[in-house]
Amino acid sequence: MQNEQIPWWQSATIYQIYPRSFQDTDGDGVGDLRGIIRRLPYLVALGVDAIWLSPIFPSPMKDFGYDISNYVDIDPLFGTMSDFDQLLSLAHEQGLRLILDFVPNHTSEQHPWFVESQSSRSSPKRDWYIWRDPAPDGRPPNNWLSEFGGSAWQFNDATGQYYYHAFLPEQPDLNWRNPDVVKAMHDVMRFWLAKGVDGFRVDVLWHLIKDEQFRDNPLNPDYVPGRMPPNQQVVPHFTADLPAVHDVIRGLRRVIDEYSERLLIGEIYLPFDRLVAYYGEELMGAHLPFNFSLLDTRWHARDVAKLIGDYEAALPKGGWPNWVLGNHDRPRIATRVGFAQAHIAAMLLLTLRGTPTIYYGDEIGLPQVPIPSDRIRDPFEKNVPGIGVGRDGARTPMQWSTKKFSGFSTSKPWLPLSVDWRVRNVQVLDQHKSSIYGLYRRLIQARRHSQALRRGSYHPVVSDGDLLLYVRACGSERILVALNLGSEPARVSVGSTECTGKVLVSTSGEHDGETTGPSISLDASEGFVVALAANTSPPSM
Ligand code: TEU
Repeated sequence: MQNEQIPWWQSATIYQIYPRSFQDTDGDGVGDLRGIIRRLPYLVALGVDAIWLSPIFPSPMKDFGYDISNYVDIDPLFGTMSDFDQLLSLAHEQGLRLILDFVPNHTSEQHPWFVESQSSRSSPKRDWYIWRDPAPDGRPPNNWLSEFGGSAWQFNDATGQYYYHAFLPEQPDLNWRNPDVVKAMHDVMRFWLAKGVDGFRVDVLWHLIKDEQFRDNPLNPDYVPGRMPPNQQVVPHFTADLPAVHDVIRGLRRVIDEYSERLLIGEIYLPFDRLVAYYGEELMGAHLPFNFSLLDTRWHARDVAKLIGDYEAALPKGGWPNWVLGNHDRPRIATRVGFAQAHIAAMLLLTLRGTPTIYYGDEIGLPQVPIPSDRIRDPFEKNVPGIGVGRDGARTPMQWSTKKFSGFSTSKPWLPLSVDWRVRNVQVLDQHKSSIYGLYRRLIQARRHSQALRRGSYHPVVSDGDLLLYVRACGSERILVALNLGSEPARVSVGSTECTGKVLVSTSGEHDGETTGPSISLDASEGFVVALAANTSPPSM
C-alpha cells in the first residue's frame, strides 16, 4: 500500500449540480439551496466526495446565473446567505466538499461596477470593462464575435463607445489588465474561501485576456454557414488563449493557496496541446483544467483509446488528469451514445486515471429532453435557433420519484421533465441492481476501495474492433477494465491466464463477485472491472 498523502481532490469524485434543476422546496418550480440540503443524504449514498454548484449569486438570469450582479451574496431565487452557510456546514459535516462557480470573465450589465462604468467616459470604473471607439464608419471596432451570436461589441449611446461582450450584451467583459479589477475579484474569492468553500470551478478561464491591440480575428476557412454557430466564422486567435492569461491564472492560484486544501478547476475548451498549458509553469496554474475531450469524441473504441493515450501523453509531469462526460452546456451523454452505451461511458469515467466529474442526472441516465418551442429558455438557442445549440435539454429537472413532477417540485418545473420520468427516477431505479443508478453507485464504491482505480497508473491493452481494454495498477493491485463499445458480443482473450481474477463491477451487476477464467465473454454494451489475480502476468500492455 502506498502512502495516501495526496491532495483530497486527486482521489475525489466530483458531482456537478445545476441548482435550478436539482430540488425545489419553495414550490416555484425552480430548485434552491434548501433543496440541495434536503438531498445531501442522497449525495452521500451515491458516494461522491465533492459537489460543484453552478452559479447561485444575485443575477438578472439572462444567462441563468452566468450574469452576476453581486458576487458576494445569494440570489433570493435560491435562498439566503444563511441557507448557504447551513448548506456548507451540513455538507462538511457529512464529508462532502463544496465547490462554487466563479465567473470572472464578465459581470451582469446590472452589476454596480458596470452601471458606474457606463455612466461616463471619466467614471473611475470606466476602465474596469473593455471600451473602444467606433470604427471610422461608426461600426464596431473590429470583427470580434459573440459566442451567442452577432458582434461582440455593443454600442453605448450615452458615451459614444462600444463595450466588449464575449457572450450576451448583458454580460460585459471585465478588463483583467486593470489591477483594480484583479484585486476586486481576488477579494471575491477570499470572501468565499474564508467561509470555507473548498474551491472554484472558473468559468471560461481561457477567455480572460484579449489582444491589447484589438486586431481582427482571422477568418475560419472551415466555417459552414447554417451548420455551425455564427461565432465560428472567425478563429478566436486574439480573443482567447492568449499567453498573458497564464499570469492572471497564477494570480488566482496564489489566492487559492492562501488557504489550505482548496481546489482550482478551469473551464477550458481547447485541444490537449493547448489545454495542458493551463496546469501552469511548475504546476502553478489550475489544479484541474477540465478535460472535455469525451464530450465530442466519436463513440468508437479506437477513437476513445487514442484520445486517452493522447491525453496521458500530453499531461505535464505531475499534472493530475480529470475526465468529464457531461455538463450544463453540452448534450446529455445518454442521448449522445444511447442508453446501453451510457453504462459503458459510466464505467469509463469512473475507472480512468484522474478525477471524474459527474453531471447531475447522468447517474439515472437522464436523456437530452426535447424542448417545445414555447418553453425554450436558453438565450443561445433563442439567438441562434434551429442548429442544435440549445442547452435547455441538458438542464431539465432531476427526477427523484413517481410523485407528481417526479418529486422535483410541487408546481410546474421551469423546464419539462423527460417523458419517461415515471420509470426513470431515483426511487424506481434504486429497486433494480442492473440500473444505471446502481451501476454508478457500485463503480463509485469500487473506486473508493481501490488504490489502483483511484491513483494507479494507466496501461492500455492492445485490442481491436469495439473493445476498449486497459489496466490500472498500483503496487501489486492490478485491475483490468474491459469495455464493449459495440452492439455485438465480444470475447476478451489476451493470453492463457491473463484475465483470471474476480469481477469487481459488471455493468449489469449480475457478474459482480464471479471469478473469471483466462478469457471473458462480454455481451453487447457490456463492461467488466476485474481485479486480476496476483499471480497472473499482466495482459500484454
Ligand atoms: O460556457 C463557456 C462556453 O464555452 C460556452 O460558450 C459553451 O461553448 C456554450 O455553452 C456551448 O455549449 C460557460 C458556461 O458554462 C455557460 O453556461 C455560460 O453560458 C458561458 O460560460 C458564459 O458565462
